[in-house]
Amino acid sequence: MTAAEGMTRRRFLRVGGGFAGMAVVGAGAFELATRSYPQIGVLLGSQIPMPKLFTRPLALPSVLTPSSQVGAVDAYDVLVRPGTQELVAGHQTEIWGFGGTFPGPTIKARSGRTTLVRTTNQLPVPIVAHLHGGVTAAASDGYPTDLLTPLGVSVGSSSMPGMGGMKDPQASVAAGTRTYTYANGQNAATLWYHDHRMGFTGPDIWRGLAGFYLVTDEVEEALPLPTGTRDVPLMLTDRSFNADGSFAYPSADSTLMETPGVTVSYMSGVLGDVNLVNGVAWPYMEVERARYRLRFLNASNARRYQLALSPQPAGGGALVQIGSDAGLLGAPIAHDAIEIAQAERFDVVVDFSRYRRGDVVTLTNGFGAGNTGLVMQFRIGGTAPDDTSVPAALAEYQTLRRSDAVATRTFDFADVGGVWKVNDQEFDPTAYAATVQAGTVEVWRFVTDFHHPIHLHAAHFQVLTRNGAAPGPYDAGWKDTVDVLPSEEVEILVRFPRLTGRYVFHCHNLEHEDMAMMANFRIG
Ligand SMILES: [Cu+2]
Repeated sequence: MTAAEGMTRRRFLRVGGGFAGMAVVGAGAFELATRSYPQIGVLLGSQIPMPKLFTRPLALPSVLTPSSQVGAVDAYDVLVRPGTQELVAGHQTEIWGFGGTFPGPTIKARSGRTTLVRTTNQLPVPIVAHLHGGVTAAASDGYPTDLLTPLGVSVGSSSMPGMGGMKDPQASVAAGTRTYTYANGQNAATLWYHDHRMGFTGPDIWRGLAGFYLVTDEVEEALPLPTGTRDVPLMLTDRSFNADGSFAYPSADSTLMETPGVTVSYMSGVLGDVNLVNGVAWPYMEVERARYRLRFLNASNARRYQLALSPQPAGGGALVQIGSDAGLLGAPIAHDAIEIAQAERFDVVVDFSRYRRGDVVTLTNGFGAGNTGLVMQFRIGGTAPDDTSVPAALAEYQTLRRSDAVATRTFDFADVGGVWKVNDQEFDPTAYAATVQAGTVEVWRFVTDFHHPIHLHAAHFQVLTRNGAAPGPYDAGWKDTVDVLPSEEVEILVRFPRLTGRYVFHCHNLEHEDMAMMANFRIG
C-alpha cells in the first residue's frame, strides 16, 4: 500500500466515523478523538455508588524478597493466584494477582545481576508474563503464545484453549510453572511486568495482573535523588465495577478462553469510571515538605492522563521529569503537566516544600471528566530534613541521529474493516513485519488513524520527529512506548539489542492489542 492510499483510507475513516474513534467526554456524550481531546475508548459505567474521594490512604505494593541470592543471580518465586481486595471502600473485589495482589509485588533488580522469577500459575486460565521495557532473551520475553497453563492442566497441542484459537507452531507452552530469566543488562529504569496472553491481555490486566520492576545501577545510586519512603511507585489504572463489587469488563467471551477481545461497542477501548492508584480508589498520601520521587506508570487499558498538580506551586514546573520509560534523562525537564499514554512511565521529582503545611494538593487528569479527572491527593505536612536535589546533569545520554540508521520502515496502525491492523495485517505469529540486525539502529515510522500508543519489545528507542517536526514535550529520553495521536506520523530511532529471535511490537491500547493490532519482528 502506498502512503497516498493510506492517507485516503484514513480520511475516509475519519469522515465515515464509526464506533472505533468515539471518545466519551461525559455521560452519554461522544466525540471523535482529536489532538485537543486525545482520549479514545468507551466509558463502562459502574453499578456501585461512587465512593467518597480521598478518604483512604495510598497503599504501596510490597517489595518481593528473593528466595535465594547466589553469586550474581537473584531468584524469586511468585504464585499467580486469585485474591480479594478492598479496591473501593466497602466492596470486596476478586482480583487476579502476581503474588495474589493488585498491584503485584515490586521486584527490585540491579543492572548486571540476573533475576530469575519462578512463576507458578494457580489461576483458572493460562497466563504469559512479560517484563515491559526489559531487554530480555526471546525465550523469557513473554511471547503472547508462550503460555503458562494453570497448575494441574496438561499441555496439549500448539493451538490450545486460552489463546483465542491462534495457531503457533513455535509456541513454547509450559505447564504450571515457568522460570523467566531477566539479564538486567540495562540502565536504571522503572519497568513493569504484566500479563501478555494472546487475545486476553486486556481482561487479564484489568483483573490485576501487573506490577513494578525497578532496575537500579551505580549511576542512579550516585545521584542525590529522593530514596526510601520518598521514592514512590504510582500505578494508575481505571476500572469499573458490578453491583456486587466484582470487576466489570465487556469481554466477548466471559470464560476468557475462546473468543478474544471485547464486545464490538467497546472495540475502541474500555474506560473505567473509577480511578485507582496502586489498587486504591482515589487515595490520599501524607507527605512532608520535602522532595519526593514519583514514578508514574499508566497501567490502564485505554485511558490516557494529562497529569498536573492543583494548585500549582508558585512559579509552576512542579513535575520535574528525571526519567522516561527506559531510563534516566540526560538532564531534568520541568513540566506543568505530563501527558502519559498506556504503558508509559514518567519518573518525576516533586518538591512539596514549595507548598505550605496544611495545603491539600490534588493530582488531576486533564483528559478525564468529573471524577475521572481526579486521581489522588497529597496532604502537605511539616518541614523535614531533606538533603536531596535534582542535579542539572543526570545520566550520560547518547542522542541517536538519523545518520545512525541502516534502514527505514513504515508501519501503518489502522482500523481496516472493523479490525485493528498493522500494515493491513492482523497479527499472525508466523509472519514477520521486519527482520533486523542485532546492534543496529533503524528509523521506524508509525502512521495512525486514531490514537495508538505503540510499544516495541526488547528494543529501546528515541523519538526523532512528530509530523515532520521536532519531538513533543513528553518524548524525551530512551523509550519503549511512543504515544501516537490520531492521524499522526511519528519517526523513532530504534537501537536493536544484541539478542536474537522473535519479538512483537503492538498497540498498547489493550483492546486494540487483543483484537490483532500486533506484529512480529525478528532480530538476527
Ligand atoms: Cu491502538
